[in-house]
Amino acid sequence: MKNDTIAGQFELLADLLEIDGANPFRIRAYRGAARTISSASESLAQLAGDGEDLTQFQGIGKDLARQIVEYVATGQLASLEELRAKIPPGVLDMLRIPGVGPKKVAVFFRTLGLRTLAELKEACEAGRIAELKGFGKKTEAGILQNVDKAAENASRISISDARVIAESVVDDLRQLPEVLQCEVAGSCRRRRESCGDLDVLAVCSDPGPAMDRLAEHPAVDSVLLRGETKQRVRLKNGVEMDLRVVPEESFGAAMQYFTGSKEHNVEVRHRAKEKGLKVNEYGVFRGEEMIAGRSEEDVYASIGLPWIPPELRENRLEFAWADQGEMPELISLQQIRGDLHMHTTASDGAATIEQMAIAARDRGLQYIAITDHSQRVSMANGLDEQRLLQHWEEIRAVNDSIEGIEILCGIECDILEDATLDLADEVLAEADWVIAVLHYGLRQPHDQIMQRLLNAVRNPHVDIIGHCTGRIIGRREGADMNMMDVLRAAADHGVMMEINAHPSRLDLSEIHAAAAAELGIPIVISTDAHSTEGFDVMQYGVDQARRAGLTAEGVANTRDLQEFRSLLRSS
Ligand code: DGT
Ligand code: CA
Ligand code: CA
Repeated sequence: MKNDTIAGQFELLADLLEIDGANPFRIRAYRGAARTISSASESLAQLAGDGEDLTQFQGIGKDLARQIVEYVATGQLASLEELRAKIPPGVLDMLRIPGVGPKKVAVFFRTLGLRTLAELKEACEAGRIAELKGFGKKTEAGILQNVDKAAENASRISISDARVIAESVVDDLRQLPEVLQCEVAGSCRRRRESCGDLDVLAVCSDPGPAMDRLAEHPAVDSVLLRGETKQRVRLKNGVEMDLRVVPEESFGAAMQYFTGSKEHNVEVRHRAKEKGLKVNEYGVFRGEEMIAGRSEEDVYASIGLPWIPPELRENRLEFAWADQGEMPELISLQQIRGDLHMHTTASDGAATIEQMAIAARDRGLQYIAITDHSQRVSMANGLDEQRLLQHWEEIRAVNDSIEGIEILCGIECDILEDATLDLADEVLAEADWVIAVLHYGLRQPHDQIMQRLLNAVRNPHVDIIGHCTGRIIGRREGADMNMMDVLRAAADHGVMMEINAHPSRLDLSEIHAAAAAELGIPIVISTDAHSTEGFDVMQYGVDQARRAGLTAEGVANTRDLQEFRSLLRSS
């Protein structure tokens, strides 16, 4: 269990307490604890498991320490469950509206009795929000403008949350002797950036125990439906999960069908029909005769197709590649040799240069770039010229003292609102690796955003554009830009493009990453780690690259350092 997961629970607890109108000191204590936990460099779960005294951490008293141990041991917090029972999940969804925090939600829920986004929308339309003390017409209009988007986002969870839960359920069910096979299907298996619901398939000698076990899983809130072969549950995070029990001889066909996407399956059925075959979730049939179904490979083979990796099943290019015998050999996590975006205690990271380097080496990486923030990001203690030069000195010293990994002197340099860069060219010229990014002014008009990105691309010292659109999945739209124009300029100037692997960013999207690769732009998949745990997200970036159809060849940080360096623009 990760520190961020534990911290997230305490943040949630603080939000719920605030909505409930609890004592402000208590709320502040939980928020402080969440911050301490997420910036700790050691694993709290491990320390708790080893029986270490957690009150050694700043802001963690006896009671909080006990709750951390409780959560690590059981996956639940009694205090959180109590509040959840009082405050409906729809109330928490209101927090997704920009400019609406727990204080406002408390008024909506406790004063007006609103329980869902739909009820909040109705109240706005009736003018009831503008009438509230401390609110006005402007707030009401802002809510109305964003409430539909919030509802759409609320109904989906991130791929990281989806995977953690789905994989934990699958691991759990596989323990049962009655469960012969169990796998995740649906959008989660395709590694889409968000999932609307979770789909799990199993082959069982007796479905009963599997259904009982799922009902008791700590992530499950309630059972919505239980039949002979299908169970539907609501998870605590609000989304639903289907467990389907299928016959062994149909498992491959069911995996193929329920992995989707719908669009992919439409083409599969169409091709089957042309061969006089019928495909459904039970198998492939010629008349009454079942000719395939046990494995996915058989299902695809029976209609003349190679097995298609789930990440590609969106009816984009996968059928054309299959027809031409050119199914790409998708990049895998093991092929990544370097990580080129990360933070240390010099800006807003939790670990030192040395700790990051050792953790990276332990994970088998051959090189990293330390890329702390530039001065504009004062909230994150961004570096000015003087501190940066000193920081690079330290990086070089650490690099000399550690064997088995190369550390590049990098910087994550802000592209300012006026389209200039946050550090002078003379300083950037000294860097091994410059990531240029937008952090502020993301809501500027299209032309200004484009000018900022194009200026950055034209700067001879910029090596790569990081998290290009600035989107936060499910929370914040990216900036208003024409991605193809940015990519064409990047290609012209030899600038690389980042896939930021953090599951809340995954920026570039798979569509944009595919377009970049098509233009010959080297893609770099980076974690943007803010702690040693932060390296764990590399998998999500690799999955995004796989969805873009990328091979190791298309991803620059699969190269060894020497080859990687040869891809850098000479400046
Ligand atoms: P999601 O849950 O919105 O993130 O996306 P999926 O792809 O997991 O969609 P879901 O859960 O509705 O269904 C899982 C898969 O099952 C879907 O990708 C394809 C298949 N499927 C479900 N319903 C239908 C249907 O009505 N027609 C067809 N052709 N396939 C379906
Ligand atoms: Ca689904
Ligand atoms: Ca960053």
